Amino acid sequence: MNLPNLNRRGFFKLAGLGLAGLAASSVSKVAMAAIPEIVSAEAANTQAPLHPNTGRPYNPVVTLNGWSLPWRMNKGVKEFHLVAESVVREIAPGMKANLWGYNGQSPGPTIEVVEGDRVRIYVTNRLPEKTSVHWHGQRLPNGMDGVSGLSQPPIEPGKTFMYEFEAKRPGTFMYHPHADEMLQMAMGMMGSWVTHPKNPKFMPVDRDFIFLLNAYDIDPGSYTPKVNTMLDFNLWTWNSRAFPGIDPIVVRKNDRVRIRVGNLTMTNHPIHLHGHEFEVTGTDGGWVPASARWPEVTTDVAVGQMRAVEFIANEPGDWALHCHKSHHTMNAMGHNVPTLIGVKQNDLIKKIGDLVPDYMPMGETGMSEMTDMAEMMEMPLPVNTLPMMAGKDQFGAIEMGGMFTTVKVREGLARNDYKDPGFYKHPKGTVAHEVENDLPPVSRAMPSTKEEGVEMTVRKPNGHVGH
Ligand SMILES: [Cu+2]
Repeated sequence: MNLPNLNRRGFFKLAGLGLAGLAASSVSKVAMAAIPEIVSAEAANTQAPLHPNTGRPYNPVVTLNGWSLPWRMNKGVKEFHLVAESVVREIAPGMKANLWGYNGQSPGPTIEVVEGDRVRIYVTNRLPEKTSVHWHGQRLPNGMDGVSGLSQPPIEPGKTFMYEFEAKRPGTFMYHPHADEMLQMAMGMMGSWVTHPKNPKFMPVDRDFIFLLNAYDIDPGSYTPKVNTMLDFNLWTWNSRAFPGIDPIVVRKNDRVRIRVGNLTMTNHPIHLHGHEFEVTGTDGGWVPASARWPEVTTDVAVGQMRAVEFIANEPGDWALHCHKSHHTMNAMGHNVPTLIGVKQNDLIKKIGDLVPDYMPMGETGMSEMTDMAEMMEMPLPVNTLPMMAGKDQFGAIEMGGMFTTVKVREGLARNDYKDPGFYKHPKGTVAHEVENDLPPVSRAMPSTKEEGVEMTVRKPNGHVGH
């Protein structure tokens, strides 16, 4: 096999540009080269869907904070080129991580093909150690399954391997290494794969989003994940982004929306949508028949699983979409602080702060006050560290991090418009609001401990108890 020539290779840098049309232009440039040229992306924002201009038609997906890999057609075979390499990924504004990934990013680009396509994927290893790629969930010849040592020799550093198979089953898939996989996945090596149905009218949706659940353990003030962590991760991410770095999922009112999620972390994630019910329409094994679906607002995605959920977005607004494990909507700082609710700290914080510059107390009334307190006490975060809870919206701090974003349902968007429409404008009288603080007495229908029988205890607003 020929190794690609490093000097002559075309190298596209896609900084926030749509990718449509790129497949065609790359074909004309290097039509007869032995290996397709490398297309690489640097931006971490969501790219426009890649509409196919060769091969069978399909409705492309939108990769959250990611992109889809262009291909070339070579005598009826769809050819892709993945490059395993070290990358710098912005996890959210204010924090970058040294990760491993594919084609400039972690996760790697989404690969989109059509049921029945003959697919050839070249994988070049630019890592300092051997790797392989496992095509998670696919029907393929055993020798194309990518398990280093079991079904193929490893791809040594500097080498390029070729995988080739027919995309037999439509659905949602993932790819990741099966060589030193604990380290390589802890470093961010993974990507999504969609095999579209041969019939584009099969289970059509208006908008189709995809992302992977992943997690990192990066100490505050550092840049590289600790790769031996098994459970105690401190950055819970979607496509290697943490809120407020995760883009909103923008949909048009009454759109049928599909969200595909794959889990390559070390724990399960109950994914919860506000304001709508959805149905699980796809699993690891394929599409769920309509008669076997039931409505939910939370679906648990276990380790190694893929789920596709669908709903009609008929309630305008900015609706939260998040993992329901509350630690997974927090960023790195503060997971190890003691609980001090109800403890009078007074000048203790200042004294400890003088001794331990990074000391971050948990508040007497809760954690919300932490950010304010840090500012007040002039306690800067370590460099390259996200605050534990962040994000501002029209009503103030959202106090979220990690696996959190919003589904923004708006009327009158153009068909292909995925731009953030900004804050939701609530109709008059539809926002929870403060009322006058003139509370009626609280009645307790509980027996008094001192007297027998049921007696009404009335607590007056001033806190005094009367009978
Ligand atoms: Cu979670």
